[in-house]
Amino acid sequence: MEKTFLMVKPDGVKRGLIGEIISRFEHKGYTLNRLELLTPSMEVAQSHYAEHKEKPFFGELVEFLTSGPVVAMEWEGENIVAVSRLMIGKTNPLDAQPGTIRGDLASTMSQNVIHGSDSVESAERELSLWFATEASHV
Ligand code: FUP
Repeated sequence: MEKTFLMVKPDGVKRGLIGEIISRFEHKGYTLNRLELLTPSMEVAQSHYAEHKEKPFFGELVEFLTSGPVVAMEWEGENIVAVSRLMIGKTNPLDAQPGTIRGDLASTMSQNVIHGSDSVESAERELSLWFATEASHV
């Protein structure tokens, strides 16, 4: 079964949106396999967003991700990578449709409450980055 990496970002945790976000995926019928509340290290944050390392917003992005606890999760279900991206909504608030997580809960591009892997390959990379050891398997 397909797996993806979903993360409630520091703004989502601070705003008390963990339950709301987890509920949406539970209600959709997906299975939560692993969950950890942690404040990411600079190394993990930089590696997570490595594709953006040349972008002007990279420094702020990493600073934001390491600013407080996040909820790192592995979820499983049919076509979950593509469907969870639809549920999350677009990065730009001007494009994030009402009914999506970002459309309903976020109003800025930089603090948009959730991350979700954008492909099966990204999901595999991100799951091994955030859940590095076999010992963390539930
Ligand atoms: P997404 O996959 O929707 O999270 O979006 P991206 O991978 O394109 O961007 C990752 C994060 O970089 C976004 F969540 C917010 C941040 N970002 C900016 O701050 N400014 C930009 O112009 C683009 C992205």
